[in-house]
Amino acid sequence: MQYKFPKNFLWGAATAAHQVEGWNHNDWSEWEKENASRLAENTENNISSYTRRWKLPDYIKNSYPSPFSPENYISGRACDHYNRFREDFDIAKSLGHNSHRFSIEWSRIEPEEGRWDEKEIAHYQEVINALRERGIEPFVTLWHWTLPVWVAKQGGWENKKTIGNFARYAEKIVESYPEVKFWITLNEPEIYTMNSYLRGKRPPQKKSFFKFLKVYRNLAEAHKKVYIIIHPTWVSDTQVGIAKNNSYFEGWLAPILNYLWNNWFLNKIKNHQDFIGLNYYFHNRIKGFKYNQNENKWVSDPVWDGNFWEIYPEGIYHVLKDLKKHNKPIYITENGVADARDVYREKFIKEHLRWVHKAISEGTDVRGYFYWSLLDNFEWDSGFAPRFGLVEMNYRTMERQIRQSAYAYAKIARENSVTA
Ligand code: IFM
Repeated sequence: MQYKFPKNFLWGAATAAHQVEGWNHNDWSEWEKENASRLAENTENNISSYTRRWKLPDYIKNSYPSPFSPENYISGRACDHYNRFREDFDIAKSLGHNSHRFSIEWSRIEPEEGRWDEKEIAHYQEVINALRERGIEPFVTLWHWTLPVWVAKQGGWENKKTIGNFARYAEKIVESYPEVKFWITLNEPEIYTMNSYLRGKRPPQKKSFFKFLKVYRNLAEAHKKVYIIIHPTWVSDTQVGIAKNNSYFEGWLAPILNYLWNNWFLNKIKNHQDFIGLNYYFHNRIKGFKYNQNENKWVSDPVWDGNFWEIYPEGIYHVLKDLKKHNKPIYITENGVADARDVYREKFIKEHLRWVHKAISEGTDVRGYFYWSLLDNFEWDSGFAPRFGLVEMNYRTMERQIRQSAYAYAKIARENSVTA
């Protein structure tokens, strides 16, 4: 069956500054130095329990950097995308992408409070130009989880002052690149807040429900402030949104979780967004008082890559249908799988797109799809082990190798249709 997508549909991939650029200095790079050994040890311990259940595949044992070594958890030069962005965009172009999502690193632009680094502003201008020259539409994220060290020292998003500082940085950026049409203010505010303030797993590793709520609200305020700055001062067709990670919930708690996790933030900013960015990865079936009672039917062996996430393509359809009530265009700003062997990726993409198509055919206004990610990259506290890329990274040589699934996705992009 062939599923045709609407005219002018955007096809691309996404990245984030800290995960690909290399040599960033921010709250994460500081945290990595202090936590790399602990993370390596934890992996060693967890893996032994995994291996009791599943035979540890050789590709993990032999991967570089090893998930059991501290260097895996230091972003370091990452993919050196800061220097190789042109090469990477050549690849994206050769794969038929007509759009690309990336983020600007606040700590490069404003390394000290109130001091703009003009060299870095010029750098991102080159990045934007490089995309435009290749006929690729930029979607620019202003904040993808990392903070300048000086902001973190002032309390990060717990401190209301950060809202003003972020707005000033955003104004500087938006003013610098008036040709950008699509701005994403924040990436996954709910995942950030949960991991950093509720579970206490990621910087600044706090565990407080009160702080969690405070940060979540401050992020919503920050978004609204930036929206007001961008509108109506700048070019009238500028579009502003966030990238929201929504899950498909099932079971008796689904309505409550759907409201709290999927819609609370969107309702809070409802008069301050032109589009909704959806990052879809998760399905969560609740049985009794147990979460994640998912059947994992889609794959029979674990797609290891360090996460054991269930693959549930149908979920994207339900999440999209739910978002329809907000009456905004939707861009799928992330959807992807960590699959080093590239066994599942092609089918993963096709199946998700089939469900996206169904949502569109039933009236949901979806206008683009960004696969996560263009390249394998630094997956936060899991380090380099999970391989999400359409393009495989050799972290020893920095060589890029296009995966077979990337060609399958290229065909979809070029034909503006999926055969599944
Ligand atoms: O790598 C992350 C990204 O930074 C945010 N969304 C989910 C991706 C995969 O975990």
